[in-house]
Amino acid sequence: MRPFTLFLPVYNEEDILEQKVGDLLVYLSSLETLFEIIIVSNGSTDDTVLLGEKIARRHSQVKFFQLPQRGVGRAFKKGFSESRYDHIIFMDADLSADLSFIEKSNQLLEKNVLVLGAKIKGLQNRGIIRKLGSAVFYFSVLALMGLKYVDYAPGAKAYRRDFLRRHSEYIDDFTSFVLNLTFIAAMKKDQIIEIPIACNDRRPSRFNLFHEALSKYNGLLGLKFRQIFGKL
Ligand SMILES: Nc1nc2c(ncn2[C@@H]2O[C@H](COP(=O)(O)OP(=O)(O)OP(=O)(O)O)[C@@H](O)[C@H]2O)c(=O)[nH]1
Ligand SMILES: [Mg+2]
Repeated sequence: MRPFTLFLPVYNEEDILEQKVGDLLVYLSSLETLFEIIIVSNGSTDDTVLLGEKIARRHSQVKFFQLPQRGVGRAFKKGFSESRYDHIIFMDADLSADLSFIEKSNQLLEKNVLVLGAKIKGLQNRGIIRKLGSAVFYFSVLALMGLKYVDYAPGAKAYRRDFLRRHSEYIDDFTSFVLNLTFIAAMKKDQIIEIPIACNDRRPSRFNLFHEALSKYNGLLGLKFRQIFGKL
């Protein structure tokens, strides 16, 4: 199995950070390959930064960075630009997606530039509003862009680093980058695969769901306009 970089975005995660990184280190060490964990916080106002720095001092496989402004896309750009390995796997810090995604996606990156973990296709324990929100977004993307994939949330996605470098201009500051990159890969006929993932996510979101919805639809319309005006 190839070495990989696991990316974790964190915003105000002081309650779970040490525990989850500890769990991850145990799991990743069992895979018997080289790995690193890159954690990026932006704008956290609790003790996430102190804890992240402490964890990075204790474990040589963990790197921690902080940026001043919020936005998962911003954090991801920093994370992949600091990565040591060619396979980049993005997981939410609460590890709500089943960890088996890491091993599966790392293998699938041999033949694909992008692996999408899809909650709708697997067992999902999520609130009804969030399930509904994901379903409406899926139909909107299908109608506007003709893409048949179902999950464009950042968590549980994996990328080849050369693909990210080629298309880094499509990584926006927030969360539209997953849709943008999926569309670009489909347009260029790069290999993409979507696989079901089990997801257990009952905690309140770190995102403001109203702003998040606005930003997602804004991103979708922006992509459509760029397609119409030949700017992709
Ligand atoms: N670096 C960074 N991480 C963030 C930011 N906002 C949220 N996150 C992280 O993004 C991950 C996902 O956040 P959650 O609150 O679990 O999101 P969610 O609403 O469950 O998202 P879905 O799984 O897409 O439904 C967590 O690791 C958060 O700490 C941010 O502005 N910057
Ligand atoms: Mg979550």
